[in-house]
Amino acid sequence: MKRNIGYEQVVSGQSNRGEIPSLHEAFAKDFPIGAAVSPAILDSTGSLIARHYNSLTAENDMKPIELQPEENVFTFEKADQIVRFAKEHNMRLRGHTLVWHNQTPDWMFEGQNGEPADRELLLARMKLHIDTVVGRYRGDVYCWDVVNEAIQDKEENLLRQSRWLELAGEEYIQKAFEYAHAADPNALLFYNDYHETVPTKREKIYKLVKDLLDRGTPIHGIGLQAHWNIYEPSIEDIRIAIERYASLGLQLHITELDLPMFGNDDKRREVMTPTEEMIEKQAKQYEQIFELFRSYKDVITNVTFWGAADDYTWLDYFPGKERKTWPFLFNDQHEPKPCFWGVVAK
Ligand code: HAH
Repeated sequence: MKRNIGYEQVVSGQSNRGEIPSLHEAFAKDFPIGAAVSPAILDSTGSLIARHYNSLTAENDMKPIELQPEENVFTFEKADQIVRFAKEHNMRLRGHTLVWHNQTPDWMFEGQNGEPADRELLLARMKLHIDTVVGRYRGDVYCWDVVNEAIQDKEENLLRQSRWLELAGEEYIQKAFEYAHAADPNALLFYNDYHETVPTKREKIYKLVKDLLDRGTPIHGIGLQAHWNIYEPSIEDIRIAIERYASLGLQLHITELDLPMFGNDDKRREVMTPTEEMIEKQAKQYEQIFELFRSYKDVITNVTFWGAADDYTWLDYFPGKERKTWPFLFNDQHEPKPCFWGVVAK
């Protein structure tokens, strides 16, 4: 897309703001473009988000610990604010997440006297949580990350040694999908995970989801978190993962995309502004990734960033790695970066 300022605009002295294309409009024929948000981010960044994104995910506010901090005490205020913003601006809303080993309150896994909950109690609590949350947002949330990160990264086991697995057994995953489907038969249900392009993890995700499908579980898609960076994974590894998951006949959502300007083992903390090389690398990587996504638009049905602009990202606060990482298409001032132009210019 050319960045011409029309002659009339120049002579009439109008601002050239209108020349920046809307990100989601640039992908109108392909898939919705999402951002992970909180009510505070909607306050500080709402106008950017309303213009450039047409899908939202609550970064934290729909997680179990936020929605049910104590047993039977549900706190929906922040989640509701995000739902309202999405409705007001005609955006889709992804639900994240119902069953996870993190950001889940301890009481969920404990009996009356702090002893481990038994299977029946834990599954009853899971069902109540899912019924209440999915039921409340029925018609507003169009898809749910039902189970998040249930797979073990290390070689030995398929499933992560979580309290869900330990106390409820491996069936907890299928149960979660069944409860969610009963609570909203129209919602699309996803299994969501990270390191999804790494071959060993990729094959585990494939196997888990295939087993669920073989058992008749109501699952409709796989969420690829896509916490990548400007150096890896390779476009080819991403393509192989997309092909592999798509072969299950499911739709794919890119659920948590970010491309920080550091490789995995780059220990530098002193880089205060991105170098030219980092900026160019990021632009090239984003351009190729979106070209790939677009070529798979029949199976990739949502692409969501885990944030909206570089002034706030969870990555900058990652324990032990605190530093600016500039992972998005918009800079600290909410202006388009070179990677933005590469992505919309097709
Ligand atoms: C994701 N985990 C979670 O799905 C999301 O809910 C959270 O806000 C951020 C990232 C990715 C992850 C992690 O949290 C820790 C280690 C590896 C990967």
